[in-house]
Parts: sequence; structure tokens; C-alpha cells
Amino acid sequence: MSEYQLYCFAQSGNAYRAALMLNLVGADWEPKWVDFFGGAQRAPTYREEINEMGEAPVLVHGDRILSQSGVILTYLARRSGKYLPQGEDEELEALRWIIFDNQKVNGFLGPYRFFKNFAPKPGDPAVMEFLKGRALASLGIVDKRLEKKPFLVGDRPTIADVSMTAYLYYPVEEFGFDIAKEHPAIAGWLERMKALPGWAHPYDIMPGYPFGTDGYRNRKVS
Ligand SMILES: N[C@@H](CCC(=O)N[C@@H](CS)C(=O)NCC(=O)O)C(=O)O
Repeated sequence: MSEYQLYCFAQSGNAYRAALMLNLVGADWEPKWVDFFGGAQRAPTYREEINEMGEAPVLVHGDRILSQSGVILTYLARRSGKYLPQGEDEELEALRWIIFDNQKVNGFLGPYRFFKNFAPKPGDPAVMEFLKGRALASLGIVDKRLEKKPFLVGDRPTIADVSMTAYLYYPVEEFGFDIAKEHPAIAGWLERMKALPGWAHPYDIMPGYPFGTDGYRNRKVS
């Protein structure tokens, strides 16, 4: 068995943060597929034994079971010494961007993409407009930041950057707008992240892609 197991699925940008980090630090890891669209994360055994919050990703390392990608990134950075913010100022700055990402950037982009592609019923237009507007406003803030610095905290990549990648490498068609094209500084940063040793696309390192021929839109989410 590998040293780390990651509960994840290919369509999850939240899980991608952890999968990418495991790759970037050269960890010995294996994915464990969560049948998210089949409702596996809602099963009582998942909640009791894996994550009471009913979410992916979950990282298992020996007896330790961790959820919340920000916690997983912190853990892996501390253990490997890689992508670790240095000193209190950097630590706080990285945490600031991780929280902003979780809540406002990928926190809006993820549900928007879910409703657009995977939910049993398409999203209500007003809700979709709200999610897209909030996601784009937040991406604009990130773009401005990256006009001034090569990476979110400074001159080198940290877990804040790994976190921010969450949904940003998924295909343009899944959003209906081109995030990189509309945000030149983000586009440059995505290329810098992509050049890091160990970088891989979410669909190449997490299981569950492609879907069956019916697609999940036609599959009941229980
Ligand atoms: N802030 C969490 C978000 C995790 C999350 O929402 N994951 C989704 C999958 S992409 C999930 O499991 N959602 C289940 C639910 O909300 O019930 C993290 O970064 O780990």
C-alpha cells in the first residue's frame, strides 16, 4: 500500500488541490475513488469512518485522517518542507489567500461548474448569474495580485498557489468562459505552476474521468 491515500474524484477541484500537492512533493500516494455523483459521501459509513463533514478530499496517512484541502496542504508542506510559507508573515499571508480561495474564488466557481455540467437539473438562472458574477469578481482580485507578484505570496510558489489552482485547469467548455484569456496575469501564473516538476492535470491523476456515455447530468444524485 502507498504511504498516503487520497479520497477524491476527477471532477473535484477541491480534491485536485491535495492530489496536485502530493504529486508536487513527490509523495508515494494512491487515489481512492469517491463515487460522489452516486452519493457515496452521504453514506453513513463515509460520515462515520472517513469524514463527518461528508466531503472529499480526505487524506489518510497511517492512523491520521485529514479533511479540508487547506489542512491537507499545510500538513503535506510541513512534512515535506516544500511549498511551505516561511515565517509568520508568510504563513498568515498564505492562509489569507487559502481562505479567500476556498470561500470566494473556487468556492463560487466550483458550484457554478457543478450546476452547469453535473447537477441532475440545470441551475436556476438567477443563482447561476450570482455564482458567475462572484467568481469573476474574485478572479479579478487574484489577477490584480498576480500582476504584482509571480506567485500569491511572493517570488516562489507556496500552498496558497496550490490551493488556488483548484478548478482553474479544467476545460473551458465546462465553464462557458475562458478564465485564462480574460485574466492575463492568472494565465501567466497557471503556466508557471504547470512548469513545476510533478504538475499534472486533474483528469490525469484522479479517478472517474471520463464519465460513462450518459454523463452524470442523466444520473440521479441520491
Ligand atoms: N473547503 C473544502 C471543500 C470540500 C468540498 O466541498 N468538496 C466537495 C466535492 S468537490 C464535496 O465533497 N461536497 C459535498 C457536500 O458539499 O455535501 C475543501 O477545500 O476541502
